[in-house]
Amino acid sequence: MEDKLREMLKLYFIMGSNNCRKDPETVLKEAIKGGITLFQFREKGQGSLGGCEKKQLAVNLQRICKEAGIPFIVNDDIELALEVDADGVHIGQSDMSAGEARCLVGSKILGVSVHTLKEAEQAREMGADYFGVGPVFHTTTKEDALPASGVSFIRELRKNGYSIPIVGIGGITAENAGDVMSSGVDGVSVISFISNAESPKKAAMGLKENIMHKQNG
Ligand code: TZP
Ligand code: MG
Repeated sequence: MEDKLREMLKLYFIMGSNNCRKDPETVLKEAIKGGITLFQFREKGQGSLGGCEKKQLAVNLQRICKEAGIPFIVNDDIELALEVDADGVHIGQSDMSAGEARCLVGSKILGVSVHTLKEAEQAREMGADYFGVGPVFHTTTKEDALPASGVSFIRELRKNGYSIPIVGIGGITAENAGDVMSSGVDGVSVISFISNAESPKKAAMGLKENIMHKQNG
């Protein structure tokens, strides 16, 4: 399971309707063609959808993922994740605790954002399957993002014996993805570099090339 998860995390595309310059379904289809390995539905922030519209978009995007064999993760909204029977959920430190989330989602994939060793320890103990770490670089996509930490916290986690799957997030592009990979992550998470690209397919391909290059060399 863990090896499979590490593979899934290689190129983890995250998106909501307000991150896209084109129709979200088109963006996701293009990103899949470009080689993403996992998708997270993150309908959040200014201009995001709620209620029925949010659920309908989740269902539509999930169908696209299913057809392509890409696992579908829901950000924050565990109720929605259970309702649509998503493959997993991702929570941050201001959402419910990892323990509560694990209890609700059973064996689904559980990702947790961590920023300190203490948060990492708690998340691991409470059954997180992977960590999201960032922002690695400056980002304007997340309204309440903490200051960029570079790859230092990723290195610190590995130095402290954390072998759990980790993805880096925040300001990641095709150009810097290789450096993030070299810091010890299993993969990178990206919103705007793909969602806001003129060609999401080409953007994903560019990222994938650099990720695989680092991994093999
Ligand atoms: N968490 C930390 S940074 C971030 C999230 C959700 C936003 C990443 O977006 P982008 O556009 O890839 O910088
Ligand atoms: Mg959250």
